[in-house]
Amino acid sequence: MTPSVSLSLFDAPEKAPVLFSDNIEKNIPHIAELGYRGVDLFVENPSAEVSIKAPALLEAYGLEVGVVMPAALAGKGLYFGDEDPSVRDQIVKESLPIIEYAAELGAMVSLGLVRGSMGKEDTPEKFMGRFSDSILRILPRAQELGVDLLIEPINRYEINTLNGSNEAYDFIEESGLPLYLMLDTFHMNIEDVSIDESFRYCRERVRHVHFLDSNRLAPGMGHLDMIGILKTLHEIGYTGHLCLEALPKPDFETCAQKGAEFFRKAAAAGVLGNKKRS
Ligand code: LER
Ligand code: MN
Repeated sequence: MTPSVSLSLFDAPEKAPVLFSDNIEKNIPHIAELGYRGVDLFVENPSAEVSIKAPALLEAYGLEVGVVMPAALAGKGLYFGDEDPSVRDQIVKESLPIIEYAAELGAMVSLGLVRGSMGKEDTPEKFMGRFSDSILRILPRAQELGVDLLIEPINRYEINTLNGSNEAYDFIEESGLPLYLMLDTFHMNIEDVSIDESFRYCRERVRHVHFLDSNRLAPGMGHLDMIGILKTLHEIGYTGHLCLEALPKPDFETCAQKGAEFFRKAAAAGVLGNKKRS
């Protein structure tokens, strides 16, 4: 498994779970120096100068990109399941360059906050129908470029669709859509009956993990059994990234260092398992 960390190419909102924001010339070398081997990239505009510069710099420092995070689209009020067809048209249009950017980086794309929430008059069937229709419009390009699209179940305080891991897995199976899962232990701790059982239930579809402690800080800073979770991930044959999509508390450097220290100890104890098979 590959220790990774969140990096925003733009100045991320204060409350975003992003440890490294902006200033890629300083941040990318520092992330590598701390021992991380990958990043999840928060991207606002794939044709911005910073987005054009980032891939070469990441490669120079040996950092893989796990997932391109399009949360900035949600920040602009764009959602795949929105009731307004013009909003759905707009997000479909704006997500295509993000998928193309992910393809250039060999990365996947997450479908988290960009799903949106059900309105007062909505039913889950109506909402998921609109969401699925939008996804069907971006899937051909994603499949053509070999970019996996990942549903991220997100806790009820942020969104009201697909909160639990098993619910998201069942949605994918029942819809027949070729989608995968990104599971985030912070959300799982709020929504799931058992983090370990959810990983086992969803094992066939898990492509990426956001690896956080109970308080959305580095493993070891909260009260989850993060070593136990690593053992479960190993048991189900997971070989992907473990991304520290953490809050910068008490400050980004302390949290990033504590995460790096956890991963060093886990590697030394032999519980990080194998790297992704290529
Ligand atoms: C994104 O990966 C996530 O976990 C959301 O909670 C962002 O707020
Ligand atoms: Mn997450």
